Amino acid sequence: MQCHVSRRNLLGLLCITVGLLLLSEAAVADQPAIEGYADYDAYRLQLESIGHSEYAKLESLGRTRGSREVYLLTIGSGKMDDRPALLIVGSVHPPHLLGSELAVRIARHLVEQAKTDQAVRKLLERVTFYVIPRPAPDACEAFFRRPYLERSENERPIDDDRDGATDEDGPDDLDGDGWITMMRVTDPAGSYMPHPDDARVMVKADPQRDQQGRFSLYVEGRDNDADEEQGEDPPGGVAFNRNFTFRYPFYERGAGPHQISEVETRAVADFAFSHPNIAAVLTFTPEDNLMSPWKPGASAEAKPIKTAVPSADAPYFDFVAEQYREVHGGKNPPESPEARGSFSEWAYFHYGRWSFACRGWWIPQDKPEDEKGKAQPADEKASKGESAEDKLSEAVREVSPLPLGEGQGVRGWRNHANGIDGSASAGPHPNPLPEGEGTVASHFSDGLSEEVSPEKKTSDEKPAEEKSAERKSAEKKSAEEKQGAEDVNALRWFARQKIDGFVDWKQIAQPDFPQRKVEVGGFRPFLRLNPPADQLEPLAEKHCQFVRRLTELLPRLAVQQTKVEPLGQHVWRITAVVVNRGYLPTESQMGRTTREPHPLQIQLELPEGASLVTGHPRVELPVLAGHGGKAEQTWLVRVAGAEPAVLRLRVWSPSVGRVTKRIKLAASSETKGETP
Ligand SMILES: [Ca+2]
Ligand SMILES: [Ca+2]
Ligand SMILES: [Ca+2]
Ligand SMILES: [Ca+2]
Repeated sequence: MQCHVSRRNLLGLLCITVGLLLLSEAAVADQPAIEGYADYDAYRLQLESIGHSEYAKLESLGRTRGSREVYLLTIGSGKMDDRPALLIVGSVHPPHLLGSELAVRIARHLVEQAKTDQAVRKLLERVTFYVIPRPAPDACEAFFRRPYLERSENERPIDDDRDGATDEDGPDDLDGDGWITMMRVTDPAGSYMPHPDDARVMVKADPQRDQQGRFSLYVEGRDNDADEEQGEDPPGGVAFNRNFTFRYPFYERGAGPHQISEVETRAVADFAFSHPNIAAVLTFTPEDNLMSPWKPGASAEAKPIKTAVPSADAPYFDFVAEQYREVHGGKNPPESPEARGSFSEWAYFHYGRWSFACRGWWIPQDKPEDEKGKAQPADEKASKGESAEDKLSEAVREVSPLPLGEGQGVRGWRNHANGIDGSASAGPHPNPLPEGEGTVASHFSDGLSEEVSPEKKTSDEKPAEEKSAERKSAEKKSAEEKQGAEDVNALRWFARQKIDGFVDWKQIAQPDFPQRKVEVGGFRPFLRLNPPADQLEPLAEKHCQFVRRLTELLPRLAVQQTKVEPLGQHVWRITAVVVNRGYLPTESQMGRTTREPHPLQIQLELPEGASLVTGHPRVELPVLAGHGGKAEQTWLVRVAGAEPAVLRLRVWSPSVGRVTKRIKLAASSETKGETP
């Protein structure tokens, strides 16, 4: 009997234990990689709540393979599609969830401020905001699912290694901690070694400096299909930020079968092309041009197809970047990763709009204790004088597009958090490491890309090919050093912030490498790309401020002067002077090259009984420079009747705006000043 009871007790205990385990499993499974970020369901509710505002409209541009919507918020008032617009796109690189958080918050700030702030209401009457916070929502969900893994690709099944099986070998959480990190395997022929300043960080050994590699690095996982490759065919897919047409990374992993092949990319591109009123694009993404503006390339000027910023546009990028840096206040940003096939480059080089891109946040410089001045933060120190490190990074930027996004002929699943491809076995094609984050190892162009990155500077006097090889190796070396330094800095910062951002190396049994020591460890995914949630709101406020500043820089049309002169015999000469009072020109040089933005037009609408003596009522105007660029247009009009006629003058371009003015034909009527 007693035995029976105790058995029942045991059963009950078991049930409770299992129940508790399940509960804790469920609780764990629902946690995001960083507390305080919104998963898809929370994000949808946030957008719906913003969409209820009288200043906002919520719609979906398409539904992904994972049955999630590509949401668009339109913020403004009146006829929103008739106003010049700023397109704000977040999280084009899905592991960078910060982008979505910032875009949603900017939208919310605008509609909330509009309720109380007259200036914002006025702004919304002048400019429309299109906000697509999360264009690739499927991949973003990896942030909220264990095991955590930075994933850029959508859910299109792709047989990456062409072995007839699809998605059969992805990474595995071997130590069961819920995070996909790295594996380091002792290997006399390995190319990695511990960083001299912090042995947890793995860096490439440089044989020229008598350094010898002792480890090979892999993404945490098993060779699940026993083909002697580690993690060579993970789930998915196509990466949103590698599927666009400019510098499309043909045949590379994540690029997709062809440009704009995905529902998400197609939806966003179609939206852009069907909204000629978009004047500028702001993208939240690791590839940045607001901290380090794109520089003109000599090759760009002569070639019909531009691969670098035309020099006429470069000063505008510089100036806008200055505004951003002033508002943001951050120092020592990480290098911008390679951006082939990216949305932000497409927006400028193919869509022909001003395109600005920023990462929004990065791990600040954190000097070691012994180097630290008392109560002087590293950032402040760096801003006061140029440190050697600054100079180095400046020098690197001068000559280098720093194509961090390239694989090095290694194959396997990528670990973005650690920036390392899955296996060390050499393959014929380099793996793309799209938008790879700060890295343990770094990934560089293998020279397959002949195109010039927009970051490339002209200052090089020798032809590019001549210096290319030596420069590339120098770049590679200094960038690798910088990577190691960034990793060491990240560890210092994590420690100071008490963020558990690194899994210490720990030996495990891994049957794929018999007789070798295998350890699991490395940076946790997401934590170097996305700040703790308490920083989201302050960052959003800064970016909202920048967005408002950016809209102040857009071109502003006005009819400065109209002149009416009677020439006799019912003929009048009408002269109009149109001026751009904004900072930016009415079209960028790149816009003129692509011919995507509509040109500025002027039209004289004649009343009944009036006719033009010569010319056409509607004429294309030249591009008006910023800060007072002018154009003059003259017509000769014959008016039959005796009554004084009233004509209407219209000047417009969808992305610049429109003004109209009434002109009355009465002797010597000359007016100065513009129409509101
Ligand atoms: Ca396969
Ligand atoms: Ca696959
Ligand atoms: Ca793990
Ligand atoms: Ca395999």
